Amino acid sequence: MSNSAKPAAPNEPIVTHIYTADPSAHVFEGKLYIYPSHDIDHDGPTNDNGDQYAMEDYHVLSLDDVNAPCVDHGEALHIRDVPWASKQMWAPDAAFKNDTYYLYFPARDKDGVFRIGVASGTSPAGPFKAEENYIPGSYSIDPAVYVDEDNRAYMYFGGLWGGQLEKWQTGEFKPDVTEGPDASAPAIGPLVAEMSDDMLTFKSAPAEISIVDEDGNPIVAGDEDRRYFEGPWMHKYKGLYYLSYSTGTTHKLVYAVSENPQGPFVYKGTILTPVLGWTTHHSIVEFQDKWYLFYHDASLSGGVDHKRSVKFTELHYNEDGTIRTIDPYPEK
Ligand code: FUB
Repeated sequence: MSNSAKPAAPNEPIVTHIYTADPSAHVFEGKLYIYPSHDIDHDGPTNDNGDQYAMEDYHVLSLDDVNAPCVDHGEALHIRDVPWASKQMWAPDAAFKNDTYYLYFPARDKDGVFRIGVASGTSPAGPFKAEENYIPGSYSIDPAVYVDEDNRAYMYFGGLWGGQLEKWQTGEFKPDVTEGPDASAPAIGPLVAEMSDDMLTFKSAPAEISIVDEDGNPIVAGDEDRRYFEGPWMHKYKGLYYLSYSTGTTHKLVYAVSENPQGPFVYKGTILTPVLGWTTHHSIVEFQDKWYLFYHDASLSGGVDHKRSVKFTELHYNEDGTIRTIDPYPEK
């Protein structure tokens, strides 16, 4: 367990001794726990398939409060201890139910197909023990698990390009498919599956989420400012479900709102304008009566895309429930 010497501060890396990305923040046991990817060096190719994101393990971070030094609780799960996985432990999330903490994570299986696995433990800081197999029926990347007020839990997931969603358009994995729908056709949406009560399997087959504009028309594939790319997150504010995500090629974090956790969701606007680095990925959490956006950028590494750092900033709602757009680099 190591402590960052410096207190955490808005818009600054919360740790600097390792590279971290894709933060999923939760309040567990009165503290903020952050479940990030652990970015590392790699000597392979850099490409649109994301081969440069060669992560092998997860560290859990925590903050007693947003002005406290960030604690690194050390390695919580390593790929060597995941029987079904071969490489690339990408963006994880965690959930608490049944007096158990669950870590959800994507990785490629032995055939190179991205799947989503689960590991469990008794502490939010880990360690976590992985299940023998990935979650049956899971595919693609970026799980975000939301436990609703009625105790039903849902996993949101999926990513284009390296996340392989295009290859699943027929419902089966087609390794050679790289193209999505025509620009004027509805975009590929993220997926949602309700979790079974033991949180280890899906209760129902994953269903594609529909994201529509204010007139009810589906957001189309060519609308790269608004269509889903990767990195879903779910939170609830004043009784409404907020689905937020990255637009990938246009590098924004945006959101859509619904009265139902499974949608359809109505597109609303931008949460975060582009950060330094290609990817943008986030979570939204309420802590000590304020709302926070956790995100990452590549400023600490001087812009190296696969060496990112987790940051946070306060998030504000307008009276009508819309989210105020955040500039990741505000003037000081
Ligand atoms: O960190 C690897 C991948 O990059 C994540 O799974 C995506 O969301 C993007 O941040």
